[in-house]
Amino acid sequence: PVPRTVLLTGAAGGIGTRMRELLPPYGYALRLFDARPVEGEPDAVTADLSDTAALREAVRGADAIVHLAGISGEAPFGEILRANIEGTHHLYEAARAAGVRRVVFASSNHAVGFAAPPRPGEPLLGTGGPHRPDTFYGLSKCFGEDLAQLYWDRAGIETVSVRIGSCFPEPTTVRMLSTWLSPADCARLLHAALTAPEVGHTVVYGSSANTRLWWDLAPARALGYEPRDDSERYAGRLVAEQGEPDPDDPGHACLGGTFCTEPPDWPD
Ligand code: NAI
Ligand code: 15L
Repeated sequence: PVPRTVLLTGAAGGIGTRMRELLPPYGYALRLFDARPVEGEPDAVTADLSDTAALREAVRGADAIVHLAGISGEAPFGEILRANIEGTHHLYEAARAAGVRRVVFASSNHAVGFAAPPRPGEPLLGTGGPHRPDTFYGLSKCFGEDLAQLYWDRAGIETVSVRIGSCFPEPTTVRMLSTWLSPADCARLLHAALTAPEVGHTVVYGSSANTRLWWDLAPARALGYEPRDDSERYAGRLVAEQGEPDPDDPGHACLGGTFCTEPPDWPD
């Protein structure tokens, strides 16, 4: 059955903005939550994830939650701690209090950013390997996945953790030829994650059916996801501009790309 009322956190963000258009046709009534005002949506809740009263109020009566809110790239540890780690904990506590049974968590490829992309002929990456976060940001996604597991084992809240590749209108780098998730495929995947029966806590990679894919989409397909897009139609232009990815270039030697090569934000 399709859960009717779905709380969408991070609704003002890049993915949230696209999902506000693309999810309702699947039958959802979206409730919107973001620290920033959501343009053109006077009923959206404008509140931080640390505002537990606002969060509980927003979650009450929802059938499911799509949790996109958070810092979406590297930042000082204290900021990641508040928004992504404590914020996601607050979200699960609100879900538990309200009896929400299903969460879809926006994890990231940066939870395993230091894994090496498969070379030609090697098998695609599965979800069974260890976490290898490439940043404090990636570490917060590892935490979110483990938090989801805890709330399944202890509280019976089901989660699909989607390790999103790169969800933008178009791929803009040759790396994204491997990692791109088109917005339309993102909506297909979120719909599958919201409606698949008995997911417990399931971790999947989230990409389109890219010719140059690095990871196995079988776990996502098992939820009912059928991607329709392939980044390859952008390959000619991107490769002409940027060249073929060189696997010996440090920026291409790990899944996380430049997240693995930027200097870490350690305190002095
Ligand atoms: P974004 O940065 O455009 O949107 C995130 C939204 O979360 C923003 O509107 C922001 O105001 C809100 N937010 C941040 N901290 C908050 C807080 N403490 N309380 C309430 N709201 C808060 O990010 P985007 O690209 O839309 O990504 C959405 C989610 O998907 C993020 O969790 C990101 O980590 C994850 N993701 C995105 C990928 C992508 O390719 N766009 C790839 C992998 C994961
Ligand atoms: C992410 O997790 C980020 O949120 C997004 O901005 C992109 O950098 C994406 O990963 C990616 O790896 O391309």
